[in-house]
Amino acid sequence: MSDLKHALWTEARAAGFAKMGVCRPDAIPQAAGRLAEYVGAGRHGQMGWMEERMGWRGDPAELWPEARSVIMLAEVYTPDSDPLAALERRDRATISVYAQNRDYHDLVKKRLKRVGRWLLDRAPGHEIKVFVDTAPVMEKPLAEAAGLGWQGKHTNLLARDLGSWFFLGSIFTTLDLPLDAPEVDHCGSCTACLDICPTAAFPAPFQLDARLCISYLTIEHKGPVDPELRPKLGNRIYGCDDCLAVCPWNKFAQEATEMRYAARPELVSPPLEDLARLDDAGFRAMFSGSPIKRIGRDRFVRNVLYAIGNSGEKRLEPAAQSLTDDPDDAVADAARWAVERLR
Ligand code: B12
Ligand code: SF4
Ligand code: SF4
Repeated sequence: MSDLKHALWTEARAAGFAKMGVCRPDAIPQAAGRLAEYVGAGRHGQMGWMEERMGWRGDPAELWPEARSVIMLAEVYTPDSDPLAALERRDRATISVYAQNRDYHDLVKKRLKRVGRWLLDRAPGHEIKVFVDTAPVMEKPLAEAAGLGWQGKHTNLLARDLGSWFFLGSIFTTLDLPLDAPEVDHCGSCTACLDICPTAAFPAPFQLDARLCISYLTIEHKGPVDPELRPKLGNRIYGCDDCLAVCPWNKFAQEATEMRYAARPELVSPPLEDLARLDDAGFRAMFSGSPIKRIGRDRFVRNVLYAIGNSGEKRLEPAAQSLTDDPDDAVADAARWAVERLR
């Protein structure tokens, strides 16, 4: 490892990252074809932005032709209790681990910028660009190429020394940094993530049909959810952690050092009845600074109503009944569905 890269890793670790690796922007020649197949089969559902700038997304070398290295970084958010336990409390909501406190986009980006500025101070004349999640960059295959981990059968990146509870971020730079060796698959014969998926969203190992994934249905999907899928949402009202939570590699997960990912107590199994009452202002106040804010009150309450319909708790019927005339069509439809299920 060069002295600069070694010092960069020391700086990244001091900033809070758990792992770093470097690859070339052209290190993922397989990605463009796989992305095209995924989008061609319609597996992205309503995420129309995936069809835009496919050239950049599939080939990072096209996104920024002057870039010479991609620095991939992992940020840990390991929960301190078993996220699957919350699924049993049917009169309460389950919110995905990553969304129980501050929005990782903001926190990871700040750290990436700090590390990037440090690098520029030591390499005058060079440039950087930082990305986390929302840019047309395929972070998982890049992270695999940079040796951070491998894409498991659930399609997320996991690592032997981190498990699966970590976010990814990247720093593209014009600097030529020494490369890391790509990681290889260590899933072996395990199929735990495929077997637990409540909606059978994996058409094959390593492939996800987002249209069936509860994370997509509760976060990205606009309008009413297919009535056949609603019972499978259970009490999950934002995201889903099942396929990550069962992964045996999580016994090597590292503790999260960023306290702003630690669950806010009021977001651990909140009563469905309280959440159904949220109006726009109440929703925005409750989720300021949280990734949940992005989906807005209507989609959030729609999800809460599906969970009420799945709760089997007759006493929640009035909460659903009070929303059957909601101005938002998907909320009103979900409320009617919930009332019917509880009767
Ligand atoms: C779109 C998206 C989603 C969509 C679609 C997910 C998906 N798998 O495509 C939805 C909304 C469902 C989603 C859900 C989640 N997401 Co998301 N998501 C993204 C996003 C923005 C793009 C991913 C993408 O490019 N998908 C397109 C398809 C083509 O990618 P793919 O499924 O990975 O497909 C690959 C495989 O199918 C593979 N493949 C196909 N055949 C074969 C065969 C073999 C042998 C192999 C090895 C591979 C392989 O090739 C494809 C291309 O490499 C990334 C951020 C980013 N910019 O990269 C975050 C990201 C992947 N999400 C993240 C997280 C945390 C989640 C959730 C855990 C959140 C939650 N708790 O609800 C869930 C996990 C669900 C799951 N099992 O994937 C993290 C994952 C971190 C990590 N450690 O990997 C990311 C990287 C965001 C971040 N910056 O940290 N997500
Ligand atoms: S996040 Fe949940 S619904 Fe989506 S693939 Fe994983 S287990 Fe299935
Ligand atoms: S649960 Fe098993 S198959 Fe799925 S990612 Fe983890 S090791 Fe791989």
